[in-house]
Amino acid sequence: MATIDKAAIGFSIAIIAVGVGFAFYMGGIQDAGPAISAPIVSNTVEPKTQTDPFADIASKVKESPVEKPVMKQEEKPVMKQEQKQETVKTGPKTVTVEIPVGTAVPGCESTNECYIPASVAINIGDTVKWNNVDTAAHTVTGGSPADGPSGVFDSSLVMGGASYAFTFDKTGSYDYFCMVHPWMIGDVQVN
Ligand SMILES: [Cu+2]
Repeated sequence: MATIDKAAIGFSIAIIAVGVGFAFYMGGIQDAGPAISAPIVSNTVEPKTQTDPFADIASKVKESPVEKPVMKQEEKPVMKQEQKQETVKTGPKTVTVEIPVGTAVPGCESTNECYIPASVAINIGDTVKWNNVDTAAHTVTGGSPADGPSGVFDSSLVMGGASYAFTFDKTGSYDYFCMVHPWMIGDVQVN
């Protein structure tokens, strides 16, 4: 029975193929009607087993490789580890300023060396220590010769060989001078 069915199907396909081919060849689609209807023989075959002559082509079309979009793999950052930033912890520091020899007489102001260094930059919490290496007494007084003492800090008289220190707790620019020798000026920048 199976053999007969196959033969019948083959026959049907052949007739349909020829019919369709002829119809197309003639250029008349309408002519295809009777050609296709020719294999009525196939009606004797169980409809289940009837094979669509174009199924083969259809399956081939289906099987035709469809280009799949290449999944682009996201590049993962290799350096995922955060670089540990080592912060050198610096506590409050003390900056030293020298009150040099000979500042009791004018002259040091010409080179801005009545306090050495005349200008220092520090951070909040830092301390400035003035060392009087001179033999004369001097002062470290916040303010300026023109405006007078600011009242922020004042060493009063620092004798020769002595020192004075002040810790700055607020940002700002602090001018200072020597009340004994008004040509002596300096400043502290606190960041
Ligand atoms: Cu002085």
